[in-house]
Amino acid sequence: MKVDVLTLFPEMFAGPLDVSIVQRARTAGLLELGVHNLRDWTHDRHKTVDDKPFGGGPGMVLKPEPLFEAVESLARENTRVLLMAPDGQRFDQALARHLAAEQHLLFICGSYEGVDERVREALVDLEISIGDYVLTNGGLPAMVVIDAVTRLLPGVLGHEQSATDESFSHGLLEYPHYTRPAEFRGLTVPEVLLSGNHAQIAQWRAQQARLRTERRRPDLLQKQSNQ
Ligand code: JCQ
Repeated sequence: MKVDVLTLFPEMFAGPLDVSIVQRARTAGLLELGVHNLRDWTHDRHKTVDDKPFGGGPGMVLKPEPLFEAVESLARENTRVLLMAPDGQRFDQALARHLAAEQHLLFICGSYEGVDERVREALVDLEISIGDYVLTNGGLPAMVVIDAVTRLLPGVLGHEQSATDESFSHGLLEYPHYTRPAEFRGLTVPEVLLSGNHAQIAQWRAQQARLRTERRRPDLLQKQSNQ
């Protein structure tokens, strides 16, 4: 998969995407990541990317010209153009799976008060929100989406994946995990996990996942879109 990012703060992207599984996916050639500074598509001496809102009001708005030129230079036939925005479609595991099936994602990271509405209308295929809060810019949301999508790309995870992702595919929270020692500072591990009875272990885990979901995230039990 090819992923391009348009941002005013390309420095933000050094770090989170240079480690762990995302870095491994990049090294293996499963993910090709390009981070681009939106200012590279300005033509004036001050590299102006924003301006005052028509009609007045606080804050600044990202101008259409650099965004149009940038998207036109980076997008191909099969590109999905995504805008990270608090008023977008809520990102979840189901959307991550849809995006993982694409060939080329182009992330626009907005900031300030937002982007000129004509960018949304004419350039953007999907506006994505990672949650109901406002951030200073779309860089962190874009990295969240890139991380969630990358681990779903074929070949990125081994067996770890099927297990971990399956639990969310079933729309439930994970069951509790334990490792050695069996007793730590007087704290013990549930007996059943030490029993070697795999049918009973599977039953206990299913029950724990169900209980945990009912108690912590009852909304997940209504929601079918995650499955
Ligand atoms: C994404 N949840 C919060 C902030 C305006 C495009 O316009 C704007 C974009 C941002 C950055 O994204 C977020 C966000 N999901 O704050 C303001």
